[in-house]
Amino acid sequence: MHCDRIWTDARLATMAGDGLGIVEDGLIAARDGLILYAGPAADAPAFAAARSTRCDGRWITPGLIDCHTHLVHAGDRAREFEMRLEGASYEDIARAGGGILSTMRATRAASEAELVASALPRLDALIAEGATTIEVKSGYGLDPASEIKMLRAARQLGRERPVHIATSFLGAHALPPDYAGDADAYIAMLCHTLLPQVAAEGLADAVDAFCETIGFTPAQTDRLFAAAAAHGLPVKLHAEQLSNQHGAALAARHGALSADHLEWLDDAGVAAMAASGTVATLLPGAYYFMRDTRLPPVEALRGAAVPIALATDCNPGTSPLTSLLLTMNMGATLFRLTVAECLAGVTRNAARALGLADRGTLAAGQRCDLAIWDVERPAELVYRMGHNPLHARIWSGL
Ligand code: DI6
Ligand code: FE
Repeated sequence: MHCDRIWTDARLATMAGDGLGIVEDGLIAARDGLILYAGPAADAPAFAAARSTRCDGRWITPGLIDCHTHLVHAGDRAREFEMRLEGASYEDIARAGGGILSTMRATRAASEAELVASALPRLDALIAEGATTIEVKSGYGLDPASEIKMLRAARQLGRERPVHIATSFLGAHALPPDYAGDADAYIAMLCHTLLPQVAAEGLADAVDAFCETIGFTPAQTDRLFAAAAAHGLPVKLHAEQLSNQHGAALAARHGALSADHLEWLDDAGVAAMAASGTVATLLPGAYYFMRDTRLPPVEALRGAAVPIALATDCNPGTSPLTSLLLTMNMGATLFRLTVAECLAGVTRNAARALGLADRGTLAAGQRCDLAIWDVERPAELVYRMGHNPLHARIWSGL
């Protein structure tokens, strides 16, 4: 059978099914950017490939997927980090006009090209660890022109590097000073002016919001999600990060792809997510960096068979993290996820959190996005800290 490339003498963690989907003597064949075969070499048809690569027993996983990032933003918040070390809280800093709003000011002042340039090193760090699909949110512009500039910069990143960028419109991230005291008017502007424009230009693949005491109320989130549905856009939500707003249940009612953070998620929220098939995206980098002590309800999520994804939440305020390997280590160390859960969290379940059914496992018909690792066993990908064993990365079969 003709194909473009084959990889032989590989061990596969296909991530198909429930666990790691291990194949000891594996072979992958690709044609036209898609996997033609992934499985035991002994069962493979005879392939005639233009290019054949021996993997010498290395492990192959699906290319990694970071399903929650704020990769595009200007400036940093190292000064606020210092202030928190001196005793200020995240909410104190936010109420004093710092926090998200300080990044908003820097992002408004930056050009689209500057946003792209400042995001590239973060993108390259993720790519260097085998990431092949990365979600990027807006949410630091908070006015029409700046939100659109952020989304265009995010789309541009996908043209600068061999990587798929999925975008989320997070206009409802924080209330901009322009609308101080009138969050309802801001949400109305998003629903009636900005979201229609974003949708018309095809700039967003999903709509996200920050449902929180320092963000937007469930009623405001509900209105935004109704507008998203009117434009045919799926939704996801920052929910239950700092308090229980019952945001996950609200998201589930809207058939959300994912609800993210979830430290304050209650049993009703877990049940609602299970019923709607909403992915629980856990963000251990933010938990770690904010020195949270309240753990997301992992046991309840497991018990209800809610799919769990893991992501960096890369952002300048609460998770300046650009490593999915370290994210997996934190998922295991802080949240007690198993190795199989951590790997599913950055492959199969991360794909589902983005509504992308064509990736996240090694199986015929999936995109040929691969990460090839110099490790003896998959657990090493979760176990080590600050070590990158990536041997090669394949995006779209190339
Ligand atoms: N939750 C977070 O952790 C980030 N956004 C959000 O809604 C924080 C964003 C920031 O502080 O800049
Ligand atoms: Fe976030």
